[in-house]
Amino acid sequence: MIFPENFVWGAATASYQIEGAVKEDGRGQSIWDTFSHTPGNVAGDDTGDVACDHYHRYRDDVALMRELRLAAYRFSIAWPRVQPDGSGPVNPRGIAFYDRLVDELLAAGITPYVTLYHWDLPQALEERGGWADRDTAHRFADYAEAVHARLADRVTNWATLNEPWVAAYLGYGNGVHAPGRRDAASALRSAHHLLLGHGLAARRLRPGSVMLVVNSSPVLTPAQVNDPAAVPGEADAAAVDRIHALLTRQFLDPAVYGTYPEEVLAAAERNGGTGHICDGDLDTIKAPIDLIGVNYYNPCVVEAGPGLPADAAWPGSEDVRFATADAPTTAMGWPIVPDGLSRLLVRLSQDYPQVGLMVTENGAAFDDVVENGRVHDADRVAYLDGHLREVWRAVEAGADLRGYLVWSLLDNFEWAEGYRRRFGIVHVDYATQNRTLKDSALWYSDVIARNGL
Ligand code: PNW
Repeated sequence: MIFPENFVWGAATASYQIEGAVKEDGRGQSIWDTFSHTPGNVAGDDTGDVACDHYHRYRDDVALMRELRLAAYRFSIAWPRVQPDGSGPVNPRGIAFYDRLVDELLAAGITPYVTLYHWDLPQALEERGGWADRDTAHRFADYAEAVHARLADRVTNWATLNEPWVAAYLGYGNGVHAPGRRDAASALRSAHHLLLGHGLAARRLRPGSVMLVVNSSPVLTPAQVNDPAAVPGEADAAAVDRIHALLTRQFLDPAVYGTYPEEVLAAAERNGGTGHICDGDLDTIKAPIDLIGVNYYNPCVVEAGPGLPADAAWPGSEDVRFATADAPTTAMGWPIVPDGLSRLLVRLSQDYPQVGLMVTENGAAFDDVVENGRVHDADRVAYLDGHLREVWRAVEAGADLRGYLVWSLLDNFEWAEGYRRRFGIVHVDYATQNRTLKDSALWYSDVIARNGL
């Protein structure tokens, strides 16, 4: 299985998950500092205070990337390093870190993919309403423009938002992520304002290539997990369509077509109304983009659940049961369904044919142990191998797929799960900050060298 010429191979991380150095060089506080320092929110009450200490070790980490032959590295910029309170002049010492990182990457022959928002909202903006407040979208666009002005001479690949579904519905809906709010109306408003921020920012990132990164999954009935040909009954099919609209179409239909699915408008009608969707917003959100970034971990499995209330993370999901897949799971408890990725990519390429695709995250957490300086993570190698075969199948089926980025380069702060869940292809010993290449890293490096499996 040989991939197309120019297929981009790389790995991804995010600022709060790896950087540490949360008080250095004038960085302001983010909602994740506040949230992780509030006991009970994160497993083990872990915080990102030190994380992988990447802020001080980025040179060594770039050297590792080079050793692994990565062609691309996707990282995110911490907004509160650039604008400590979320608006106003750029903090020169904050942006300087990304200046150094970009230079280091380019010197190593690695193409930077910069994500502007991977969830570390400045706390000062949360105190003014956060993403539930419309003004945050404008603050985000100003921030994006300021970063672009500083880095666009060397960075051409930009992502506006990482996973707006997670930011809105885990942050403001079920409260599992920062800022830990639990209110369906605020979550729906946040989703819209994130999209508005995306559309405003996308227009200010030219010249450059612009992408929106979504967490997407094929939505399947339990029977469809193991039998793609299974035909669901009418009630199950309706549940599938509604959850697909809430998860994926809610973000990609406005961004690509300037329309909201009726299921999203109906969810808003039942939860605070649609008054926050102003005239012209959908035209703004429909800013030209070059790529859709797809983060895939597992399918979403649902069936009809008459009489069930909506899940807190899914306003509008009344009468739907979230089911479990008959499949092995990772340490996160997430089902391993590799062909979910090809089914998803083929569907997205059909629904949004005018936009290219890139797998911007895919990977798995397992309970890795270091033995004699090695990490034999055969389960992760099998996960990645299985999913890459499906990526190849999707390319064969005609999906316009430009690249694949592993989540993650390093073990890191896995949000509400803290450090106990390890997604890295490089092991991090948090006591010493020692990095150890796992077997999966060596395997991935071979895949890159061969441009295939
Ligand atoms: C993504 N969920 O997060 C993120 O982009 C990464 O920062 C993260 O480390 C990675 O996936 C692994 O979790 C998600 O509960 C977190 O549905 C939670 C969910 C989805 C994605």
